[in-house]
Amino acid sequence: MATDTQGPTVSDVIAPPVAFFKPPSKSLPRPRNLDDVTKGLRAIFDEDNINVDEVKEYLSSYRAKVDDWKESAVFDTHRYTRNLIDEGNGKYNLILVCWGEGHGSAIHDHSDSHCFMKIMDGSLTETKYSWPSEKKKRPMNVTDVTAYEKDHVAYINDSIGLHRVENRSHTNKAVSLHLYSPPFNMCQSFDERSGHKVKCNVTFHTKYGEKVCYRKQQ
Ligand code: 2CO
Ligand code: FE2
Repeated sequence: MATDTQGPTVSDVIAPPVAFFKPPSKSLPRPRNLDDVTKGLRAIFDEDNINVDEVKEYLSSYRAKVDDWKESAVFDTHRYTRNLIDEGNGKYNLILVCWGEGHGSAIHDHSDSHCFMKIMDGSLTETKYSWPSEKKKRPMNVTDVTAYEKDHVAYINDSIGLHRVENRSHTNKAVSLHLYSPPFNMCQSFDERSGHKVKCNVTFHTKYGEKVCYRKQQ
């Protein structure tokens, strides 16, 4: 069936600085803490070519512990926060996302980047959507709803579709570790009822533990 809902394509091979395809796997020891994860990811991304499954497996092999992330986790009462913990030599951003009770994201894309999300604590629900029609206003189409528990690693890119991520718990916070490669500072968010999209800035609540202050440009 012909469709006008085609989104952009994220190919297996992405332009520099990082190309994703299927090289032989490099085996790294199981990370014992978040420091190990940060170093292991640097080693994986040191290569010219990155294997999506290898990154997923590496993040899955790590058992998250509260002591690993509690120093970097900064929550806000009103919305989820992004806390930058590593810039991956310019190849990716590694971000600890802190979700208060009931917090959720807008429906959004990932600016042609690869997005890995590991649950560090609590549970998060991902609702996936197909790209909306550029021509007609109509409710967006849900393709999948999955709840992820601690240590699960999810992956999405713009070829797979769009998503919304929510902490549906009203009693527990949630924490997740996100890797975006290449890093991006703008994405698009979508209105569920019409598919209408707007550009949005991807800002940080903290960088390396320091609160970030964004001033309005004059
Ligand atoms: N991409 C969202 C954000 O940075 C979080 S959902 O997982 O990708 O706001
Ligand atoms: Fe996302």
